[in-house]
Amino acid sequence: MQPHHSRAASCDGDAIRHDDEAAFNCHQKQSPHKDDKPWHSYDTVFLNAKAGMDGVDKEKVQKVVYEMSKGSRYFENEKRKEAVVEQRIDRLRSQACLITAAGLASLEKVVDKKIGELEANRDLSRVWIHVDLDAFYAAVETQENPSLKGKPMAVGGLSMICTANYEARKFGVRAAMPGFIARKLCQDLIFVRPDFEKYSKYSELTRQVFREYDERFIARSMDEAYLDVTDICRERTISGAQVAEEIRHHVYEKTKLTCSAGVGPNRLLAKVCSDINKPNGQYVLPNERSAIMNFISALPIRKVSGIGKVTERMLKDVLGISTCGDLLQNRYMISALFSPISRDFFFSVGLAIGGSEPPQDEPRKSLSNERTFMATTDESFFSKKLEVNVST
Ligand code: DCP
Ligand code: MG
Repeated sequence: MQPHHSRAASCDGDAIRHDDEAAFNCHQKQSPHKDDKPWHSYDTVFLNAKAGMDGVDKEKVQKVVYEMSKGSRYFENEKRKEAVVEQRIDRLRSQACLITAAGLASLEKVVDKKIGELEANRDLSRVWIHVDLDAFYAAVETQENPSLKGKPMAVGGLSMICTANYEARKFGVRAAMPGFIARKLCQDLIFVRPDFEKYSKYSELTRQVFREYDERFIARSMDEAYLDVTDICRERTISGAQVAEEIRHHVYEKTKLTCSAGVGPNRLLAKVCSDINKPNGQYVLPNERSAIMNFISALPIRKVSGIGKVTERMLKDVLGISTCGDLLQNRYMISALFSPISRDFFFSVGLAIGGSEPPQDEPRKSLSNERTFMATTDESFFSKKLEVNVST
C-alpha cells in the first residue's frame, strides 16, 4: 500500500473511494504572502466589512492599518493568535489527510440520519423579525447634535471607536478600530465621546415599541432585538414584511432613529436578513423551503452569527468551505473532523435551521459589564483594579 500523501493529491473532498485510499484532497499549505505586500497577511477584527463598507478601498485600508499597527503590542498579540490558529489549521489538515474513504463511508449513515432529523424538525410556521438600529451610538449623537449630520463621525476616542456613521464607513472606519488609525483613514473624522446613559435611554424607547409587538422579545444588545410576530400576522392577517415596516416606522416616530429589519422563519435567518438592506431597509425571506435553501446555499459562512474569523479560516483553509451550501457538501468530512456540537451547528447552518421556537422563560445565566482602560504600562494599576473588583 502506498503512503497516503502520494495518493491524496488525486482525491477530492466528497468522493468515497477504495477502502485503503485517503478520501480527501489534502490541500497544500498555501504559499505565504509575498513580503512586498506584508499587509495581506495581517488580519484583525476591524478589517472585516460591516454594512456600508462595500465600496471601500480594501487594499488601502489594509495597508494603512498594517503600517500603523506593526510593532505595537496589539499587533504582536494578533500575530501570536494568528500562529495559534495556523497550528490548529495544520493539525486539522493532518487529521483530514489521514481520513480514508472507508472511514468516511462509515460515517454516512449517522450523518444522513442526523441531517434527516434536523430536516424533519424544520419549522416554517413562525415569523421572526430581527431589528437592528443603524449606526446606533452615532445616530443618537447626531440626533442630539444635528450639526453632525452628513459628516463623517465616530463615537469613541483615539484609542478605540465604538461605532462610526455611514459617511465614515466609506473610508474603512468602523467599530473596534483604534481612533488614531481611523483618523489616518479619514482626516476629517469627528470624534464624539460616548455617553452610555443616553444610549440606554434611547434603547429603552425602542424596547417600548418592541414590547407592543412581542412582549417576550429577545434583546441581544442595546440596539437589536428578535421578535416573534407569528400571532400578530395571523390575528391581523398581515405579512411579516408589513409588521417590520410598522415597527421601523414606530421606532422612528419615537426616537427619530432609523433601524433595519430582517424577516424570516427563524432567528438565524432574520438576523442575516436584517443586515442586507442596511441602513434604513429591510429584507424578507419567505417561509418556503426552496427559497430558503437557495438563499442559504450561496450565503458566505461569515455572515452567520456564530461563525467568526477563526471558524471561517479553519473551514476555508482545511476544507475549502466558503458558503453555507459548502457545509452540507462537505458533511462527512465535517463529521469526521469536528465535535458533535460543532457538527450539528454547521449542519443546521447549512440547512438554515436555527431558533424558531418561542423563547423560554429561562433564568438569566450571566450578567456582564465591560470597561476599556486608557493605555498604561503600570502593572500596579491593574493589580489594584483587580483587587477592587474581586472584593466587590
Ligand atoms: N458597539 C461597541 N463596540 C463594538 C461594536 C458595537 O461599543 N465593537 C456598540 C456601538 C454600536 C452598538 O454597539 O452603535 C450597536 O452595534 P452594531 O454592531 O449594531 O453597530 P451599529 O448599530 O453602530 O451599526 P449598524 O448600522 O451596522 O448596525
Ligand atoms: Mg446596529
